[in-house]
Amino acid sequence: MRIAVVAGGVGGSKFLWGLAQEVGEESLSAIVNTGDDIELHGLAISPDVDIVTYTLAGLVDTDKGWGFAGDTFHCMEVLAKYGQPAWFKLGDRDLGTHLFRTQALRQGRRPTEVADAIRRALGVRVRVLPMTDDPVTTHILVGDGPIRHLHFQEYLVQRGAVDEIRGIEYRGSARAHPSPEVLAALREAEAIFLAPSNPVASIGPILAVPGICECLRGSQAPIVAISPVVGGQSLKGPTDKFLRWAKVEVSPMGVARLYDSVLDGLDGMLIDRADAGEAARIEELGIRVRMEEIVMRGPEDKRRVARAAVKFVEEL
Ligand code: FO1
Repeated sequence: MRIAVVAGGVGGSKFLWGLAQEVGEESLSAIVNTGDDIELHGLAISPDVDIVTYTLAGLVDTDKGWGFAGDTFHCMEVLAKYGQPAWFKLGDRDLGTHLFRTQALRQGRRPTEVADAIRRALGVRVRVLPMTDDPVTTHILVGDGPIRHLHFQEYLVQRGAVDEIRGIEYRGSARAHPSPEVLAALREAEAIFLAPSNPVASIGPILAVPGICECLRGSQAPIVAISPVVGGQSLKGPTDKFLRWAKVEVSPMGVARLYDSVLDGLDGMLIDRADAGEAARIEELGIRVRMEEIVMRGPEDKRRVARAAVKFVEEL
C-alpha cells in the first residue's frame, strides 16, 4: 500500500519511523512542513525536513528529537564569541547538512532535489518531500500593545513560546505551489495520514499551500489523522496554545472537527484510550474512531501506533 504522510518535525518523524518499520520505507512519502525554515549565519536551515530525515536514518538525537545524536557545538561557541546569535543550536555535524543545502540551492537546485540528495546520502528510502519549493515562512504575531511579528523559531526556541499568540501568518503561502513530487505522492497514495503534529503550526502551513488541500479533498484514499492531543494535553510542544488561539478545543474532538472542516471530510481519527469518552462525539461527525495508546516514547511505542494506524486504514 502506498502511503503519504503529512508531517511536521518531531511528532511526524516518530510516526514515520514507526511506519517505516511496519510497512517498509519504499512505500512511504513524507510531505513535510517547511514553514519553520530559517536562514541563520547565511545558511538555509530546514528543521522539519532534517528532523524527519535524521530520524528515518536512525541518526537523530532521540532525547532532543532534533539534530544528530552525539553532535558537538564547537562552531556555535565560536560564533557566540563573535557576538553572533547563538540561540538556535546548530551542531557541528548538522552544519554539514546546512552548508550542503545552502550551496546546492545557490547552484539552482530545488529544495525538493536537495532534500532528496540528503536523504539518499543518509540511506533513507522514504521519499522526504518539502511541502513546496517556494519560500513560505510561519510568523507568530505577539504583543499586548504594538503587535510584533516573530519568525516561528524566534517564538518557539528563542523566546520559549511564552508569548500569548495574537495571530499566525504563513507568509508566502498564497504564492506557493506544491511541487510535482508532492502532488504525485498525494495522487498515488492509497492511504493518507495526518501525523500527530501541531495542526496549526506544522500541518497548517502544508494545508495552506494552494493545491494541497484541493488534492486531499479530491482524493479517493482514506485520510486518517493521529491525534496530537491526549487527555487535554499536547503530545509535544505548545500545540495546545496554538489550538486555543485558533479557537479549537484542545481535544481529539477539536482536532477532528478542524480537519473535517478544512478537508471537507476526514475518514478516521486514531485517538488515545485515555480519550475513549470522546469517541462517540467524533463518530457523530461521520469520522470513524480507533483507540490505541498513542504516546510515543520508545521504538516499540512508535511501531505500535504505526501498526494501529495501518490496520485502521485497511479496515476503512
Ligand atoms: N529546537 C530547540 O528547542 N532549540 C534549538 O536550538 C534547536 C535547534 C535546531 C537545529 C536544527 C534543527 O533541525 C532543529 C532544531 N530545533 C531546535 C528544533 C526545531 O526548532 C523545532 O522543533 C521544529 O522546527 C518544530 O518542528
